[in-house]
Amino acid sequence: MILDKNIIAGHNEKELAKHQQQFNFLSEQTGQAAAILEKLKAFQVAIPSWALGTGGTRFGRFAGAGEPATLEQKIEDVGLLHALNQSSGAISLHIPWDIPTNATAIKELAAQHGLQFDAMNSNTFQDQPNQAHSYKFGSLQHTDKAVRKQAIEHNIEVINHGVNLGSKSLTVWLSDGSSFPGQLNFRKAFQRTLESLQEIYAALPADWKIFVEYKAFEPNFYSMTVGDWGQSLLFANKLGDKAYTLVDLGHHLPNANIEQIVALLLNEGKLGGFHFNDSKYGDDDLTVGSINPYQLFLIFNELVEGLDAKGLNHATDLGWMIDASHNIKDPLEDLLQSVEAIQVAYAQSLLVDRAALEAAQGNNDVALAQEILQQAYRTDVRPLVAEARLQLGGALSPIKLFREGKVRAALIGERGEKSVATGL
Ligand SMILES: [Mn+2]
Repeated sequence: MILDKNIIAGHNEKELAKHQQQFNFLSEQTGQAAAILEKLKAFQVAIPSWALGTGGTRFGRFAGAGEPATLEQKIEDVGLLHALNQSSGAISLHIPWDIPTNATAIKELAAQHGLQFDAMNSNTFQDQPNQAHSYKFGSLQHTDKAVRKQAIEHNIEVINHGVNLGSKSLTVWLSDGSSFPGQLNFRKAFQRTLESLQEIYAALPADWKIFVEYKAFEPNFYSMTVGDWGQSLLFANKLGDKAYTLVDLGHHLPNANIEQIVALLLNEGKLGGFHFNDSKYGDDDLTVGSINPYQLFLIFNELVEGLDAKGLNHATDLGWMIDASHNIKDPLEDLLQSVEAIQVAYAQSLLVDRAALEAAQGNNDVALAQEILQQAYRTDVRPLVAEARLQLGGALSPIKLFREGKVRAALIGERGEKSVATGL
């Protein structure tokens, strides 16, 4: 399904007067709307293919209706999001869930929807049918060389699929680790993982990046071989210039100061990208900004400050991606909310008075520093985000249009009630 431009135009016409009033007020209030708008318009967030179906928990999965059952339908869904918000112009694929059997045709289809291919994701945390060796005791860290070889070859196959699609990066997340004391020699597991990653790194094209994603716990509960940003950074530094750390917001122990982690990785030139989501306990994969939008703002505050200090491009020098997949919302509505939450936090961080903050920090004026941050955070920047969408041809109120336009009903009509997405 392709959303007719006239439907979006009709929706915007109805919403325009109210929007204009709110936008004019905000423009006057902030005095820097034009510059922020240009940055918002350039900023795209990649959508993971596995977020398009209803997720589950280890207790069960309550499938939605009209979910995308094929790679073509997943691209179509991201195309719908992008038509609505003009900020979801890339899709991130997961192999083997999304193997493109005809890369040329898939690339063409994506181009029709204005989409590019973001990072490719490998999977050595599950056994696939007909696979020779099991990943029950790990993949790149495994004690058996044959298992490691299988996992390395899989990652190289993922790179090759990505090359055919025009992707430029590989994200490696490992479930490797141990669940009981004594199970694993930490030093040797690290060394085996490094050697495996080095073989994958050697297969990377010159203009590619590899992202080493870390996670504090789960599925292993005693140790994770890439368990935190320190371990990821060790791997990235030993691998070389094309290797970076990837921060997934849900992959930390409770109360971790993620904004500080981000600031330091960025300063080291080793922050590769993000997996956005939100959580209350751990890897909850909830809608971005749904639990702790202030933390999201503080992270963006460090990102903007650090990117500017390094002279980096906000839109293109880091990988921006959502990694969420939960079980009770319509996935497309959830993703529209997530992208908007990211844009809101980004716009708020652009509003921070950097010179005043630096002066307050220099004077150790703690109260004023907090006032400056919260002045930006408490500004309702939603009219700015909506204006960016409007200028790009998107919808002023994407979820409202998604509902009024009965998009899910149309997808169910095309795909059926029982269509289930491949993936987790
Ligand atoms: Mn992730």
